[in-house]
Amino acid sequence: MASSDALLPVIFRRKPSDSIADNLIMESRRRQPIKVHRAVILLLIALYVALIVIHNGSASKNIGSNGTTTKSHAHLAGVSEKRNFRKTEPFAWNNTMLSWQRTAFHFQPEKNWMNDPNGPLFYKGLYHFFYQYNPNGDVWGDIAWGHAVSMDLIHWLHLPLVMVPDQWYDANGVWTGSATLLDDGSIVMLYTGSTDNFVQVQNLAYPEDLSDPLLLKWTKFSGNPVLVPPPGIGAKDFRDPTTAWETLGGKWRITIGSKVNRTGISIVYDTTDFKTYEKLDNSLHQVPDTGMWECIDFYPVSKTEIIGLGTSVNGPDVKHILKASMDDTRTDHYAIGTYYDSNGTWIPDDPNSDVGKSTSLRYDYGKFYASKTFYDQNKKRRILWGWIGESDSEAADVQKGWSSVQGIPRTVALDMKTGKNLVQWPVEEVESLRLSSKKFEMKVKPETVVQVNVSSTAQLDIEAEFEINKEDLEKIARDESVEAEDDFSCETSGGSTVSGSLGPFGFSVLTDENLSEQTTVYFYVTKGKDSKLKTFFCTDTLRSTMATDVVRSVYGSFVPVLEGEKLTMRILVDHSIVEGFGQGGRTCITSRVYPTEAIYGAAKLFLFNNALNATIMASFEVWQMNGAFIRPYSADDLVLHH
Ligand code: DQQ
Repeated sequence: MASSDALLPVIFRRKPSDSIADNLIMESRRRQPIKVHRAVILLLIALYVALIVIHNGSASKNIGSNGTTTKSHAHLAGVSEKRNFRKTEPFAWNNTMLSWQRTAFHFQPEKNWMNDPNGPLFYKGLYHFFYQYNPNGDVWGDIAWGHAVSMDLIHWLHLPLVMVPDQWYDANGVWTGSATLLDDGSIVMLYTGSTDNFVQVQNLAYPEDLSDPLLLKWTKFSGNPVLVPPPGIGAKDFRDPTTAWETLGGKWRITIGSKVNRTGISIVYDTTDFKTYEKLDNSLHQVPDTGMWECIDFYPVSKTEIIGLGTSVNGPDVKHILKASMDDTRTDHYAIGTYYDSNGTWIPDDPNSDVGKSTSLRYDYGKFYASKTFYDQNKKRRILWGWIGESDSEAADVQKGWSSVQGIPRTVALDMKTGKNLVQWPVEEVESLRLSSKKFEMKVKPETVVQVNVSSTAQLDIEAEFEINKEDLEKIARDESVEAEDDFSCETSGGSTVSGSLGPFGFSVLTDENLSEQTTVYFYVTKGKDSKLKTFFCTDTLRSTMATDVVRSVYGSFVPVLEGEKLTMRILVDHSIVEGFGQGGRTCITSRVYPTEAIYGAAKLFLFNNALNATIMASFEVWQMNGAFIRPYSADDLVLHH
């Protein structure tokens, strides 16, 4: 655990005007210190542009092997799925590398494709988790509902599929839906069906036997569909019903995602029996130029206590969160606002950061989509599930035989201190997987990287506090020659090898000894024109793998740091997933990474400080994490049956 000059990365001074393309070029110099030929620069720029197009998912098109453009199954069905289709030379993945990518404590089916979380609920002592699943393949298609149960949200037993596409009204897929627990103890599930004609309709299903804690058998209502696209709404733009909440008038209310031209909207219906519905005149909310809203979630949060609230709670101490998954960008945006029961509308506190705007808040600035919360009446908390897709190629998914994981379930609550954002934190049960731990106190000088001496690094939980040396901080604040960085953003920064006065500093996980593969999770503090400091929490996956057929990005955003607070982060590493929680979960970043060399015993952990002018004091604890038991349910598990 000694500072090692041999490990020092080459650091680039950040010029505020640097474009990403410039930074990528600089990055190429770092890796290959020989003279860079102009053609290589052009190639890198072209590659970068291609990556942006692919990453933004600007078109769900599949470039066929003959170079022609074909449409994916999902696109034909009017829904989007994995988008990093492209014609790149596939990397020669071998089984050793691919087996390492499977996670140890994140929820995954045994094989095949998985996407959105569906209908999570707590019932008779068990957490139920349903999910979009392809029983027949490793890519999106033939969507049915997978099902698993758990007593603690960490260890899971896989159960048989609960719903498959076997009716005309869901022949092209049993798509996303939500559960509602009724006051009499019964459960209703509303889900979207893609009909035999690809029309998106809403269907009702319910458990056959409420005395079965496993809820093994589900019945689809004989009168399905219960809702079809209303006039003015496209047949393929009407999906993902929410959990219902009760109105003051004693009805149940739901909202469903849609779009009208480029305006994302949430259509609202009232019902008393979940079979017949009355459409409200107003939408709950709508935002121009945000495109299709998928997987809307709508729930109350307490302004006064860090507890979860049942979905029907309202009152003066309550704010309401509206979340929508932006189909265009595959990102989950939320805003805090006020809900009006009388007409079923919601108004954001800050119209400038309305749902889906580029300035709006996101649950997670990395790979995290189609999320859904539920109220856990067992522990009085609200829990957030999010689908973590792959950033590798579809060919690699097929080769490894599975695709996607679910993020560690997070408790979600209003940030009492700022009142302006949510805080998300891994459910406390994940701590039961913590094995041995080591504590470290380190003073890290500028431009230094230090290996952290822990035995293995593929399954970690890290909690860390950082302090920038006060004198350095004051000096930078006073120093007029330090350029203002008002334009800083993680995404366009060039990543963690591009240095400023006060950052970046943090951890490099899944890193080989030569730092040729590394995923960094870090803070970057900027000084603005007004001399005020602003902190960003970022993850850089640009160097996470030598493989060429993987989407690599710099993710992240501003993170609020209040007077007197130290900078804190938590990182969960579980093979191909890295989840970062900045400042107690005010800003979160999930990434999927696919190292080729930094795997098994060759994966190391480093602490780095690439700041040019600031010494960092880091105090942190690193836990080795056990694997969770995630396996098929068997008769031996009948003990659950009581
Ligand atoms: N996934 C489902 C849709 C939803 C989309 C289909 C979001 O219901 O809109 O698998 O990922």
